Amino acid sequence: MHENLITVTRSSMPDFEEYCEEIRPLWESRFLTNMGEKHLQLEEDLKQYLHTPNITLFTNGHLALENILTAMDLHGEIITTPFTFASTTHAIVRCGCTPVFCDIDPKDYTIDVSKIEALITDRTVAIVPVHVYGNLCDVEAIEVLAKKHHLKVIYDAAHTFGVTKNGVSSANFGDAAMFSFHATKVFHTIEGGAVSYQDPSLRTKLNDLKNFGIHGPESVPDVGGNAKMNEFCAAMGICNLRHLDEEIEKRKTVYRQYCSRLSAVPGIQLNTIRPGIRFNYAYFPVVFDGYRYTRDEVFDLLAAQNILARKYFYPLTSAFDCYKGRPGFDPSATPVARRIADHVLCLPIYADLPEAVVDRICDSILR
Ligand code: T4K
Repeated sequence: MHENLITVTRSSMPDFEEYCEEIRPLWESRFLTNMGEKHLQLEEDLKQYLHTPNITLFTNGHLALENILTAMDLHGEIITTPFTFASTTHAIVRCGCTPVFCDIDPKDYTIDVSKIEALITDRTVAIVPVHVYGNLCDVEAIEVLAKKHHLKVIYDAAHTFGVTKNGVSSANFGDAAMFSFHATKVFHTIEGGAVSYQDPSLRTKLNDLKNFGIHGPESVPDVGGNAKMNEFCAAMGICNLRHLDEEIEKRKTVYRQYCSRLSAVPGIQLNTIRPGIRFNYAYFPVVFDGYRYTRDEVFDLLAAQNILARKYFYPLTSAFDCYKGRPGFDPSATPVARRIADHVLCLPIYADLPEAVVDRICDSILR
């Protein structure tokens, strides 16, 4: 990779020695996966950090989502948004359910709750809203709707690790929440993910499902797959969690620098952090709509200087080739999501992104 390349994010790493110390016992135990000591410790550490009673780890966020949908035995229509990573929509489809696409809020890019009720039919079984870029959905309004219509709510919380609203962790909204611990995330385990959930009886089912459906040596009650987090990934998570608050503080500095340079510029819309939110500064999305450069021009302008911003989330999942011709997969049915997808660019953000680089990025955009 080009040594001067600035990418949209850069994995945080613990000190090499700290990680070595963490994995040293594995050379003794030779117990490398299948819910070993590190796995169990990380689950406990996460319960404490997220103030949540039930956490199950997975190989990645995507399989965490597929497995919680399977564990809840959902069959039918699931209301969700197309302004998300491929994973959310694919998980719903791969579990045999039908995604029904709701439009998004033009300011925080999460599901527009005023449009949910019109999409509910007698086949609707759940809502899978996405907390986009670290912004939480309108969790209170979603809870009211879900209760009224007896629907399960499973949040795609891939972007909201550590985010709280009025002190309540994003792990505690809805029936369940999925987190991604991919290397590109604020908190990571190299590859990894988890679900938090309210009903403790799901724990056994989730543990079985991620281990081929095997419950005991002679008992296989479920058709499961293999989605277990290994000990080396869990050890990385244990180390990274120790430094997470510091990481988030450093990201906050970068975030604020961008805001001070780019806010109040006509044609540039920045993310709004709502009151009461403890944010994690996961992404820095900018909507270029009516600005003197289009989103694609800004992308090219930065790329010419080896700065690789990303068009998360373009195209909408409802526009993917693999879904072409399927009923209900129509980007024009969600005009706000389509507009945002066409105009948004996520600028580089990570803990040790130098101040001078942020200035260079802003200078290029503003010149
Ligand atoms: N739901 C939502 C809303 C999500 O955003 C995601 C994942 C999921 C569900 C599924 O969770 P996981 O199953 O992934 O746990 C990246 C990530 O791979 C993906 O996890 C993430 N969302 C998505 C938003 O971003 P790409 O295709 O952009 O990754 P890539 O390889 O182009 O990496 C982007 C940049 O990150 C690189 O230019 C450099 C940097 N990087 C990358 C890697 C792989 C690092 O610094 N270290 C690394 O190890 O999808």
